Amino acid sequence: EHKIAKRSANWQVNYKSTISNSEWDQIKSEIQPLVTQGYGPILVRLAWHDAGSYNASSNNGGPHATMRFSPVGNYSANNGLSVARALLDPIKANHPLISFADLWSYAAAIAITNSGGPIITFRPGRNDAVDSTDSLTPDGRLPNADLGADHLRSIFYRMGFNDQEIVILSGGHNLGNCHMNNSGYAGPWTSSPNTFGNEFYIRLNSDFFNTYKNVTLSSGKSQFNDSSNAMMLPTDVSLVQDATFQGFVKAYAASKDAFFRDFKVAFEKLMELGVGPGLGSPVETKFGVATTGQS
Ligand code: CCH
Repeated sequence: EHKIAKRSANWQVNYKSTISNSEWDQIKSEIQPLVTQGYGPILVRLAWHDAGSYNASSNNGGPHATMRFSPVGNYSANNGLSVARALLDPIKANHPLISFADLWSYAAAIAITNSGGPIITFRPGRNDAVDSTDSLTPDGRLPNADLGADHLRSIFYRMGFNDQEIVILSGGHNLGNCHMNNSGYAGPWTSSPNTFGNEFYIRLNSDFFNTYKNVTLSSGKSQFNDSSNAMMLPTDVSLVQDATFQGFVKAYAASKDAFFRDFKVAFEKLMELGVGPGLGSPVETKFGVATTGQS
């Protein structure tokens, strides 16, 4: 009956009206220390893996926090994300009215916005799966880093993205690191993994195969490293091996402004896969700026 109540036609309307502007600002202020302590990248990965379960043709999956339950939480693609969930759980406990899916998405938008990236617009209203069978999606919906361009296309086309959006969203790797224990890969993509910029594309675009060498790690995984051990995954490298992808890599290496403009749109689309229309009006994501307009 709880499940039916959550999924009623008025769910989003009721939900939106329950959290005041000042409570949204309080939630943001509780997320702020996580970002300043360097957890922004893993918060972005959490929200992306939640939303990236979406299948456009069957309109299932998407950001409904199914990772709180087995089996989704235990899919190998989600290794390490329990850390991010545990960081946000106390904030959820302080603000029971926000859905987990909104909290994860809001934290990601806040992380990008306040790490030098474009201002990401966040709109609330995602509902949560209520148990392990609700909104359950099969394993294998997220990309496998060992593979190449054909695989990226099949995964991202399924979510409803095109070739340009694949290259744009791959720019999420301007942030963060690979961790041997999570993925078998290791290292950061850029020289400043807590700052969002377009360095990922600049690196892919500058004489890549002379600058980076293929290395095999103790995990058995192969990645590409430069002399300072900045890394690229096989899937990242496919962005310069495929001529169509490469054209977009060049454009975003040449213009950070173009990348920021396009990343904002694509990331907002990712965060809203299968959940609009009916989302609330935007909630402020910038530190130190108050939310206005949300009712
Ligand atoms: Fe990613 N990503 N990602 N990624 N990702 C990893 C880490 C991050 C792939 C594989 C990996 C996106 C797309 C892809 C982030 C954001 C995005 C890791 C290392 C692997 C492997 C995990 C570990 O070891 O901890 C593959 C394949 C794709 C194919 O497209 C997209 C899209 C986004 C967001 C827009 C971020 C951020 C991280 C860093 C997490 C951290 O803990 O630092």
